[in-house]
Order: sequence, then structure tokens, then C-alpha cells
Amino acid sequence: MSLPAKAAPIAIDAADLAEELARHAPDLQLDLVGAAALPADLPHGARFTRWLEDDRHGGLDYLARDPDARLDPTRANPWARTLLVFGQRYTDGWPEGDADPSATGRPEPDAPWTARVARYARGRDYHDVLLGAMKTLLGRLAGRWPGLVAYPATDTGPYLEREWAWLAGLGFLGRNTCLIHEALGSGLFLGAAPTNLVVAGLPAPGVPATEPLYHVRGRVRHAPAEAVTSRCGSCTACLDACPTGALDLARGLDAARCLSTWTIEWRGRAPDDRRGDQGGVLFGCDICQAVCPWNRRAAARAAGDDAPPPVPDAYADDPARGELSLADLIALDADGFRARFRRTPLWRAHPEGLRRNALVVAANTGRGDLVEGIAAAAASDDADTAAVARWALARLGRDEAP
Ligand code: B12
Ligand code: SF4
Ligand code: SF4
Repeated sequence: MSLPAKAAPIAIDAADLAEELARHAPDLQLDLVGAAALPADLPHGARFTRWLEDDRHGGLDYLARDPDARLDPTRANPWARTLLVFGQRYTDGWPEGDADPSATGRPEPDAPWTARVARYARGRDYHDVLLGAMKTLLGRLAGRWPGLVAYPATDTGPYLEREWAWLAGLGFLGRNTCLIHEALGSGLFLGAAPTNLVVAGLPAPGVPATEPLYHVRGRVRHAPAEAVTSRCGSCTACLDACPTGALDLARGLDAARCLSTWTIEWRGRAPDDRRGDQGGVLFGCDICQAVCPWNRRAAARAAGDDAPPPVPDAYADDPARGELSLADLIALDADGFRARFRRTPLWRAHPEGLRRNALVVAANTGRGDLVEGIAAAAASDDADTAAVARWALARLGRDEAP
């Protein structure tokens, strides 16, 4: 096959690439950038295939659509020679004693609804922020290496981003399945870009790097002498803490049991007898990260820093959300949803999903004061909303609408 001229390989040196990254990554608030040679056999690729075979993808059918392409970025991009992998913090870990329901699952009836939203989703959408930073960085690299071709994506690209991030030296893979950096924790978004760079000095394809090419200053990391897959040791805190038993040592995460799937991805509803497990969690779930000692250490380290490198303001809590209450979310219509949540991660839940989640939280936190709004939702045209509202009324001991 002849390569398109625009994707002709460009030979460069890892040290030169690292130098360019150090020049440009800081002002774009990218914390980690690494590279992995392509094509490569993924050391844990079989975990992914087995995950699909075992039907642990929880109805997220897009993941099963073209598994070979997910395992090998060169199937869709035959010209690609190196995958650049990016990490950007959205939080500095989770401190010991974090009481947000998103981090504990506990009902905490008086907590604001925003504390029930996973940390990654409290500000702007990373698909805009991180992707924008990646594109800018790649544009600057193209200034140095004209002819650079790169297709950046975060989340939506058909790449096993965590596995590639591990291969590119960004951290290790935890039993909670997250990519964990020893000093930054796992509160990191990941992104990847197949490129036509041929980088001399990288480990052989499929061999993990011990360090990324760029690492944010100000966070000391004791890199292992040789790359390890996992640094969990004998810890099982995440498996023990998961309220739905979604994590399995050997088989990974069962998406059908994960609160993150229920509250973000599913359009319908979790089974009646399981909704209690959602506790005080409204959108996303951080429990298996909040209990992780690596995140607690990351938070302690950040708190002790005089000048911590900044997490992008874009990911900070959006103050405008504080004006809304759980009751408002239960009453939210499509226009209100659009006005409030466009270009934020909550957009993914659709108005019906956010309403459903709010109804479940109201029931699980014993909010008898909200029965009027819940009864109104029980009369909704949307069958799932109505069914969940009826379930909520029953759980609150109100079988009859007031
Ligand atoms: C589908 C999906 C989900 C699903 C399924 C999650 C899952 N664990 O598979 C659901 C909806 C449940 C989900 C939840 C969340 N997600 Co999500 N999700 C994805 C997505 C789109 C694909 C993941 C996938 O392919 N899963 C299939 C499994 C088999 O692959 P995998 O988990 O990547 O694991 C591979 C390797 O890491 C290795 N492996 C996995 N676990 C372990 C454990 C050990 C010990 C070892 C040795 C190896 C190993 O084997 C696999 C094969 O290569 C990715 C983006 C992407 N394109 O990769 C984001 C992504 C993984 N999600 C992300 C985030 C932030 C979350 C949440 C924290 C959001 C929240 N607060 O609610 C939770 C975390 C839940 C959890 N513990 O995983 C980030 C993770 C960043 C990080 N530091 O790890 C990603 C990378 C998005 C991004 N671009 O930043 N997510
Ligand atoms: S995100 Fe929550 S529900 Fe999902 S595996 Fe982690 S602790 Fe369990
Ligand atoms: S909580 Fe423990 S077992 Fe789970 S990812 Fe963190 S270190 Fe590993």
C-alpha cells in the first residue's frame, strides 16, 4: 500500500520530542505526555476481548463494534507509527475524609447536589478542554516538524487509552482499572493521537516505558526502575468499597453493575431492586478512586505544596450550578437542561437521565419534602421517569400521590 504523501513518516529523536513537549505542554496545562511505538501487540489485549466475551460492557455496544481497531490503532490509520498519549488533571486526588456523596456513596441528605456529581464532571467538558489543548500542542509540533499528521481524540477515539497510557509511561493500572500516576493519582483525563512520527529512543513496540516524555514539574514521582503493570500490592480497598460489587480482581469491571454506567450512560433505568445501591450518588461515581491510597497521598502532597501546578480552572465547580436544587433537577425540562448543561459532561445524561438520577437520590436520601415534585414526575409521559418516580414514592412510604 502506498502511503498518502501527507502521512509520510517523519523520523525524529525522543530527546528532541521531549524538548518540544517541555516547551509547550505547561501553558496548555497538560501534565503528562508520552509516546508508544506502533504497531504493537497490547500486553493486556486479551483482557479486553474476554471482557467483551463475558458481556461485561453493560450494553455499551459501541465498544464491541470493532474490537480489532480498538486493539490496534494502525487498522484505521495504517500510516501511523507512534501514538502520543496525553494526561491532564481534573483534580489533585481525593483527600482522606472526603465526605462528598460522589466519593462515599453515603446518602448525606443535606449535601448539595453538586457534591453528588463525580469530580470530573463539575466544570466544563473535557472533550472541549483537553482536546483543545492536544490540538494546540500538535499544531505547535507541526511547526517544528512540517508534515506531521495526527488524529487526536479523548475518550471517543477507538483506543484503549489506559493501556496505551501505561505503555507510554504515564502510570500503572490499578485494580479499580484506572490509570494511576504515582504522584498525581488517577484524577487524570487521557487522550491519544496516532501520528506519522517515527521516534528513535522509545521502548520496542508493546514494551512499557518507565517515564513519560513530559512530566509536569512540582510533583515528585519515584519512578520504578523497570516498568511494572500495577503497584497495588496487597491492597483491595477499591474492590471492598464498590457499593455494587462491580470490580473483580481477574475480570476487571462489570459495566452493567457500575454506578457510572447507570447514571451517565444508560438511557433506561437500573432494576428496581438495585436502585438503593446508588445511595447519594447523582452522576458518575468516584468511590473506587476516593478510597485509593495513591489518590489520598496525591491529595496530601498537593495540600502541602506552596505552588502546586494548576489544575485547569475549566474543571473547577461551576458556581452557577449552586443555584439549582435537587427539586429543580426533578422538575427539569429539556429547555432548562439545555440552558444549564450544554458543553458540560452532564449533557451526556440527557434531561431524562438527570431527572431519573435525581429521583433516585431523593428516595435514597429520604427527601419526603420533595414528594410533590416526585408525584408530578410520576405523571410524566416518559415511561422510565414515571416508573422511577413511582418507585421513589414507594420508597419514601408514599404509595399514593399527595
Ligand atoms: C467505556 C468507558 C467507561 C465504562 C467502563 C469502564 C471500564 N473500566 O471499562 C464506564 C461507564 C463504567 C466508565 C466509568 C468511568 N470512567 Co470511563 N471510559 C470508558 C472508555 C470510553 C472505554 C474504556 C474501555 O475500553 N473499557 C474496556 C476495558 C476492558 O478496558 P480498560 O478499562 O481500558 O482496561 C484495559 C487495560 O487498562 C487493562 N486493565 C484494566 N484493568 C486492569 C487492572 C490490572 C490490575 C491490570 C494489570 C490491567 C488492567 O486491560 C484492558 C485491556 O487493555 C474510556 C476511554 C477510552 N477510549 O479508553 C473511558 C475512561 C477509561 N474513563 C475514564 C473515567 C474518568 C471514568 C470514571 C472515573 C468516571 C466517573 N467518575 O464516573 C469512571 C471510572 C470507573 C472505573 N473504575 O473504571 C477515564 C479514565 C482515566 C484514568 N485515569 O484511568 C477514560 C480514559 C476517559 C478519558 N479519556 O479520560 N467508563
Ligand atoms: S465507579 Fe463506583 S460503582 Fe463503578 S466500579 Fe467504581 S466504585 Fe464501583
Ligand atoms: S484502592 Fe488499592 S487496589 Fe484499588 S487501585 Fe488503589 S491501590 Fe490498587
